[in-house]
Amino acid sequence: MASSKRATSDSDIRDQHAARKVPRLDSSRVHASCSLSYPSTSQPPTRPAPFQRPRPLISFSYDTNRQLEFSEAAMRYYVSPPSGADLGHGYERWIRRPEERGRLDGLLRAISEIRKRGTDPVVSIVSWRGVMTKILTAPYEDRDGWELNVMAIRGTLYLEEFIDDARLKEKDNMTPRHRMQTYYGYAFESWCTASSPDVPSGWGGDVDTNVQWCSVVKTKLGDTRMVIGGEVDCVRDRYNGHNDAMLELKTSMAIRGHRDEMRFEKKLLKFYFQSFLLGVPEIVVGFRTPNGQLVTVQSYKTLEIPRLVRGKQDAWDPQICLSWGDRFLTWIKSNVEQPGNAAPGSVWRVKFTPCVGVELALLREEERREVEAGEDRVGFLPRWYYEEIQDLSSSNAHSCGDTFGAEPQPTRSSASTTGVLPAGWQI
Ligand code: 0WD
Ligand code: CA
Repeated sequence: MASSKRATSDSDIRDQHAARKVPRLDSSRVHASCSLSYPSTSQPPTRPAPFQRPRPLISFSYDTNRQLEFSEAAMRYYVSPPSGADLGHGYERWIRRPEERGRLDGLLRAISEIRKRGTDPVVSIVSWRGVMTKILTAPYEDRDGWELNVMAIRGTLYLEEFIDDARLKEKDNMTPRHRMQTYYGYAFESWCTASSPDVPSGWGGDVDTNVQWCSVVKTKLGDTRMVIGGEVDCVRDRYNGHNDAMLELKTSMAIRGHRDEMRFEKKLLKFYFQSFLLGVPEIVVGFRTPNGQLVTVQSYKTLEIPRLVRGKQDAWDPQICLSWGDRFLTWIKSNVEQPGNAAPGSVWRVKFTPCVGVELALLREEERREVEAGEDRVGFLPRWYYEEIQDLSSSNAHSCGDTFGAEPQPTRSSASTTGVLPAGWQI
């Protein structure tokens, strides 16, 4: 098991004190770095981190041309899939969205729209849900590393996944087998969804991965308030602006023995956090044969998933993940937001190496340009958004330029963001 490869519990305790601060810098050209070591999974977290129930702020749809609109146009309704459905159906008609850098643009448009509608949530973190899932599940990740780009502007950290050109190409050129397996997941979505809740079971239409419905929520981990956005597969019966009808769809190989069962229980960690982070209460898993025939369908209540794996051989503990996430985000903030640590528009890079830990470094000018990729951006933020938040800052009486570490300014809506934590969401 992966945990045996990780730092021992003793070294983990030591490491919690060993996270080094970046030395204060007087120029963004200076290359600074620091590291945080891997958490132990063999002992309970020292400091539990409460997680506030996510509350939806807005949703939006991408159409087939990847145009974004603030509507539920791409929202789908759940319908039971036919038994024995062929998940290879329509493969040759798949309209496949090319792999792209994990830009925050859609989410930033949503945040801008929320401000236009008169609320300005106080936030410390802005990111896609997929990024937060990667961060939280890192303690149990023994295979795939990841890198993030980070910017800090007036008390808010923006995190995007960094995928270099080579990796982007690699992702775009999947092996035919991998491509087919990926398709099975999308085909399952089509067999399970329709444009209205009353449509009989059947194929919901050819797969077009440009089309997505995304929900943006606010939540809080420990003391860190965040706004995260993510794709939602469908809703049950009807959507009333809340996340309690939302549903996540997944496929997995049918379980034939103990090894399969262990593999599935490991996967449940990612399923769990992916849905937990958006407040999606239900996950419907389609179990399939290796050749893509649907065998059974099983529904899981998101909040009950940790209990299913508790005490098992390869068990995971969500508290370890939340506590690690809290520590990780606090560590990034404390380093990146040191006053005078970096020039306005600076970009930091976080690199996670399984079984080792995370490193944080300030990007050099040429690396920052690589992130901008010749586009109209400041770092990875679109220029329009960057300018919009500068304008917000300058219209604020407390404006003090782009000094990192500035407290988020209180807003009209801030009083309502401190909700009491509903029991179900504090694990
Ligand atoms: O966070 C990321 N790694 C990326 C996100 C990389 C590139 C793009 N994006 C986009 C997503 O397409 C979406 O517009 O960011 C937005 C939010 O994504 P998310 O909800 O945070 O992404 P995640 O939780 O990782 O994945 C949710 C679903 C996936 O469903 P499954 O059941 O397989 O987890 O989004 C889809 C996929 O259906 N998806 C993608 N589809 C095509 N290409 C991709 C992709 N690169 N990434 C996620
Ligand atoms: Ca899905």
